[in-house]
Amino acid sequence: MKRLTAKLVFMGSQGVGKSSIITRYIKGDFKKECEATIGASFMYAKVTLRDYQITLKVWDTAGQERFRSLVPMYYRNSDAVAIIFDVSDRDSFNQVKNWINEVRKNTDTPVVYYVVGNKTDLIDTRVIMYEEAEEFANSVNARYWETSVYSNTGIQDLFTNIGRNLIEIVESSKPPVHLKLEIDPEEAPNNERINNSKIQCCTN
Ligand SMILES: Nc1nc2c(ncn2[C@@H]2O[C@H](COP(=O)(O)OP(=O)(O)O)[C@@H](O)[C@H]2O)c(=O)[nH]1
Ligand SMILES: [Mg+2]
Repeated sequence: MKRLTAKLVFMGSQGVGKSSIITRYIKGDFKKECEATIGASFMYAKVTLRDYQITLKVWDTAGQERFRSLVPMYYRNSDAVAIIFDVSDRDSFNQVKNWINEVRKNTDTPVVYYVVGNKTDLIDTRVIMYEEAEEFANSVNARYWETSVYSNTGIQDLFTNIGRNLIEIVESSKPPVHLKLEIDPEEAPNNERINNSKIQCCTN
């Protein structure tokens, strides 16, 4: 078994479902009353693929403006970023470009960019359709993915797909020199969170 550890950062406007997606993947549960994430926290997500055990250190950033100045601390040295928007909220979609520009301006380590349209269960109020989002993602060299935490679609596949991409990159004949992927012999510690004050989102 090869072990691969990578840093994955979730970004996007407040309320688009970042914490819910991460919690759904890691804990398999989901509660509708989520507290706003304060600052940022991280959890470990495991993906087993081929002969790889991938440990994604997943950073969940807060979307609030007042924490925006802190976000670079989280995406620096990231291997992959997932920028989430709500398919029923055009403003959150417009923000995606700002997040991508900001990351590209401040660091060149992430090599895998995902744009994720969440809340696809909101069929009646959906305003961003697949084609528009995919076209936009292509235009900024990102992959497009759709998820719904409520109907539990696309979430397992999102993490598996990110893992598959990271394997491809680490196995490529010329992995980018700045890529911080390592074959890691140690087991990741149990899930942990920092900045513990008010971030028990979806856990109790
Ligand atoms: N309809 C719908 N609501 C969702 C979905 N994912 C999250 N939510 C709701 O959106 C709100 C914000 O979710 P949260 O995970 O806190 O967003 P964050 O601020 O991006 O971390 C919560 O009320 C969630 O219940 C989804 O797939 N569909
Ligand atoms: Mg949150």
